[in-house]
Amino acid sequence: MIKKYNDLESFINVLGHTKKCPAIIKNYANKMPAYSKWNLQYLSNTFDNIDLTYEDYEHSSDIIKTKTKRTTFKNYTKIIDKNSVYLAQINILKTCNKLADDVEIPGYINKLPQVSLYYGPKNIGTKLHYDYGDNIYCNLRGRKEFILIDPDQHIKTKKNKDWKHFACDTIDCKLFKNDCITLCPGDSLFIPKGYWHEVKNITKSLGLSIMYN
Ligand SMILES: O=C(O)CCC(=O)C(=O)O
Repeated sequence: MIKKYNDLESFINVLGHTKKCPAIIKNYANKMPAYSKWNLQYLSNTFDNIDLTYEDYEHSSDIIKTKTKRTTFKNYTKIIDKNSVYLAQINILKTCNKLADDVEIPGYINKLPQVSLYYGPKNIGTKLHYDYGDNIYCNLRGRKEFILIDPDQHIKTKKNKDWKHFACDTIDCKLFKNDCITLCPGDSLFIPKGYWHEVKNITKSLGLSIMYN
C-alpha cells in the first residue's frame, strides 16, 4: 500500500525516521511555477532551437535497440501524436538551464540533483528499471501509471553493464508483488533509490524527475 502525503512538509517529516518507501506527495508539483507555466508555447520558446534527443520506438520496442533522433521541442510537438516517440530524460540543467528556475527543489536536497523532463504520447513509457538515486517524479500534465516493485524481489537485469539497472524486456512485472498507482496532474511520486518501477502514460503526459543522492 503506497503512502500518501498531503504536502511536501508531511513527507519530509517522516523521511529519515522510517525505511524509505514509495510515496505519493500531493500539493507539491502543482505549486511550482513549472505546473502553471510549462505549456507548449512556453516550452517551444524557451527551448528555442536547442537540439534535443528523443526515442523513436516506431521500429523497435527493445530499449537497447531503440533509435534516438534529434529535433527541437517545437518540431517534436508536431510528431508526438503521430508516432511512437518519447522525449525522455532531457536533463534540463544541461540543455536549458532557464527552465530550472520553474522547478522548486526541496530544501533537504543539498547536492545539485539531476532534473529531467519527460514528454510523451499515450501508451509510451519506460520499461522496468531502478535508478541510482532517490527520485521525486513530478507529474505536470496528463495521467501516468507506475508499477512499483520492492528491490528485495529478485528480478533479472540485462547483462550489458550500461543497462544493468534495466530488467529483461520480457519481464511481466505484474507477475511480481507490486503496487500500481496512477498519478494525476500535479501529483508527485517519491521512488527510493533501487526501487523497481515501470512507467506508462495513460494519456499524453508531461513531467519531470528530480533525482538526487
Ligand atoms: O516517465 C517515465 O517514462 C519514466 C520516469 C522514470 O522512470 C524515472 O523518473 O525514473
